[in-house]
Amino acid sequence: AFRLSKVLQLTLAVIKPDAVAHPLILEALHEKILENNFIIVRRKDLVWKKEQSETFYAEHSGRFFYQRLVEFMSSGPMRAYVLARDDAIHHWREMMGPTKVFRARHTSPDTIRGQFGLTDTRNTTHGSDSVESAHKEIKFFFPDFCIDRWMNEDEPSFR
Ligand code: RTP
Ligand code: MG
Repeated sequence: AFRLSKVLQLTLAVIKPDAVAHPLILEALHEKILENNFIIVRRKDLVWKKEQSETFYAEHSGRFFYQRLVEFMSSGPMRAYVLARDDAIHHWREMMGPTKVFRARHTSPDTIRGQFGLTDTRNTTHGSDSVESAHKEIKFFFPDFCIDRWMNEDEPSFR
């Protein structure tokens, strides 16, 4: 039988508070998602409490940028998407560009961070970096969304 999971991969994409604060940037990023043939499976606007930010970035605790990262990510509204397409994880990370804003602006000015990144921390977007982290992160942002069920539905829902 035809299975979506044979052709589509899911990723979590997040538009961080620096970009959500600017309606034109938020709109431009939404358009970019559609132009790049992603299917928007789920979408949610949310604000993190500091504890949620700490939990999500626990792997970075102890790094010099951890405190400012955690505070930045809980400083205002974010928009999270579950996106689907072939090779979604890699493709979205390619679109984001390098983490470091200096590199992004100089070597990849056409990427999202190259265009809109403000600093190494306020860098506009997040994207899952592996299948395992995509599953974990989608669960963190969309606890009611069941990936396996969605992948096996005859008529999967989009919102
Ligand atoms: P991400 O995990 O968000 O997809 O980004 P990444 O792999 O490109 O970067 P990573 O090293 O995992 O860092 C996670 C997030 O922490 C913030 N950061 N700030 N020097 C700094 O101030 C610094 N370095 C990293 C960024 O928001 C980065 O996306
Ligand atoms: Mg990372």
